[in-house]
Amino acid sequence: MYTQSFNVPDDAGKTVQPLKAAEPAELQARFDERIDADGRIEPQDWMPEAYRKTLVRQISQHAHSEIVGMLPEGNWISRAPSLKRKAILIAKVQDEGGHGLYLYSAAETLGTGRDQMLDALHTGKAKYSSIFNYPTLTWADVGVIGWLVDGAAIMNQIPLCRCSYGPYARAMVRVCKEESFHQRQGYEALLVMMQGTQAQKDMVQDAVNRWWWKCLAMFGPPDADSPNSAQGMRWGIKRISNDDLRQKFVDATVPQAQVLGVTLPDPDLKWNEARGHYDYGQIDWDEFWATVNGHGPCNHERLATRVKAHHDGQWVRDAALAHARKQQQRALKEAA
Ligand code: FAQ
Repeated sequence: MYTQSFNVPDDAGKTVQPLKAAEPAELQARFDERIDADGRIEPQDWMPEAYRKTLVRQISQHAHSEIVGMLPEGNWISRAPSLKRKAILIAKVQDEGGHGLYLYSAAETLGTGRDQMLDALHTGKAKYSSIFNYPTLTWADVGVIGWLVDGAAIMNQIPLCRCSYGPYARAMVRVCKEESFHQRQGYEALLVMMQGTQAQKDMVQDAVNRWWWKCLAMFGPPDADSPNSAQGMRWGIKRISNDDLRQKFVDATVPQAQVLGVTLPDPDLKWNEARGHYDYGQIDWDEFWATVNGHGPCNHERLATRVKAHHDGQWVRDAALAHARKQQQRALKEAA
């Protein structure tokens, strides 16, 4: 079974000693040394409380994003245009649920319980990605989420496969493989629509127009306004800054848009020969912060759906616990 809880050395055969049993200053020095050497920190290792807290914050927000991210596309499972598209969409949405589970497991290795994390989500205390607070109005939105939202997610998550915290980095390897299938299925669905009727092409363009800027904002505030970036980079949690990832995403996506035959809705988007990158226009950060702070178009609906799903699933958790208890009692009886 897939688990986050094992210590896996970076190099097979090379023994990495757990960071423990020393004076605080010595522990801090050894931790810093391992981070500087680009080594991995594992659950049993000593780590500064601020490092632990930052990881719980980022990993749990990431987990929340995955399970809330199931909702906008989940709305389309019953309306997918063919059996093939429906099967793909069901698989994708299930994958997002799985990503949430790996990530909650990774966060649990830091000593925070899943109930605690879910409670923070359900009471509106925890953040999740801004992108999932926008509506999915047409079938083209499902394709665009795959192409652009998963595309942005992969760009952000590939560097996280090298995160200094072992369980998070290992979870990301599998997540990224699955995200890459998600991105491709979205792009392929759009390619098919772009070879269809004018109404289908218009639907794709309209979806691109609505999602483009929101996807750019997904990478987080500009580096200068990102309070967590400097320390996150110092600790090897983040490897590439918000702005650099955003730029990489723009550069990778423009040629894909050309192949697809859609226009990205930014009059300032143009190749800058001197920089060797595309320039792009201003992101509406006021809108981003309003959404992050609970005032986006679907925040209320998403949270209410999530809370209801959690309550509706209570009997499953109760039944699983009752079954586990019964099995344990049987095992004890047999052992006696
Ligand atoms: N939305 O100082 P920074 C997906 C918050 S998964 C909401 O730059 P940091 C898969 C940030 O938390 C998508 N809040 O913070 C999928 C912080 O608040 P805090 C999720 C945001 O942590 C696809 C504050 O602003 N991916 O899409 C956002 O250094 C399709 C200041 O920001 C991850 O979570 C935002 N967009 O960098 C599923 C990846 N951006 O906590 C279904 C892992 C920033 O101080 C369908 N996370 N904030 O109160 C990360 O890489 C980082 O946490 C960042 C933010 C880059 C998101």
